[in-house]
Amino acid sequence: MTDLQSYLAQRVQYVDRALDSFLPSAGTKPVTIHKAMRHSIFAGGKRLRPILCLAAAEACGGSDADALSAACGVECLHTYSLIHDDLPCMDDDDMRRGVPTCHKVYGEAMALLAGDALQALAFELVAKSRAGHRYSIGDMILELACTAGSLHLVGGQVADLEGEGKNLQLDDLRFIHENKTAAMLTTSVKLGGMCADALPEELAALEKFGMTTGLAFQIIDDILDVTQTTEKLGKSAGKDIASEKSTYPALLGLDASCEKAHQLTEQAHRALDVFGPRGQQLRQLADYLLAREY
Ligand code: GRG
Repeated sequence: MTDLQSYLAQRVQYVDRALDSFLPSAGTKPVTIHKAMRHSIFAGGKRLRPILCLAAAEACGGSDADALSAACGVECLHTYSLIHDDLPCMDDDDMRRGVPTCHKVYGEAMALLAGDALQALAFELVAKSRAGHRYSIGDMILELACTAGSLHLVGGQVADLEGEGKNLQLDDLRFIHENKTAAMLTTSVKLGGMCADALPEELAALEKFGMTTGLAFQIIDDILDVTQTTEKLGKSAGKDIASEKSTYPALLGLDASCEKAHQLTEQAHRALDVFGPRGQQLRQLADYLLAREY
């Protein structure tokens, strides 16, 4: 195992243990909803957003413990978006994180509610974070709310749904990626920074880092959709072509898309200059997101 692999494995364990303590137990009444929430949360996600949140806190000189509740909050919001995205009325998918999707196991109504409950829990966990001197709990909740709403996550999803079957231009595609994907990565690192009392210039650097790695992440995701198998991805491969989605590989080709993802990752590295050696974990994570195979 490389150092990065063991770092990631240790972080996943740390986040999973905390999520286990934050989510109502599977035996809590009504048991079906709590089983459904746990089904999706513990299906084996990579935990990239909470890991980025913790690494951002450390880059700003804070401790991972201070950012743990917010880190779990972003994972809950992310998992809610995946559950809803997989519903028949959205992307209609049977597999996620290598297991049947929430609605396949618990039915559509319960999956919808599991997503709703995870979204509410996301806000609860951010509200339970530690406030420092520069940022109040209200600032952190506002940060998450802006990302979750119609101007970012939901808006990006709407543009994505409405773009199906159309020949989108690069600008339209960038809008979707920035809002559906990069906004969530950006909020993850910003919340980590806020929990660690980031200086204004550090928070601005985290925002730049989140947007650039977030865009690179989605480009790589689109590349993997055409180059990897369903088994490797843990979700249906080849969906973008099947649902006539415009993607970077479809518009630019695989090589130019790869080049674009590399350029964005270089920009992400430059954004971290302000942190000096403390930004090393975030640098390694940006490289990992670029090189990932699933
Ligand atoms: C509001 C009804 C309603 C729905 C929200 C916003 C939304 C629906 C869906 C967006 C979900 C989505 C598929 C975003 C794209 C980002 C992406 C590639 C997610 C996969 O992230 P990974 O690879 O997944 O980090 P794991 O499973 O490892 O966490």
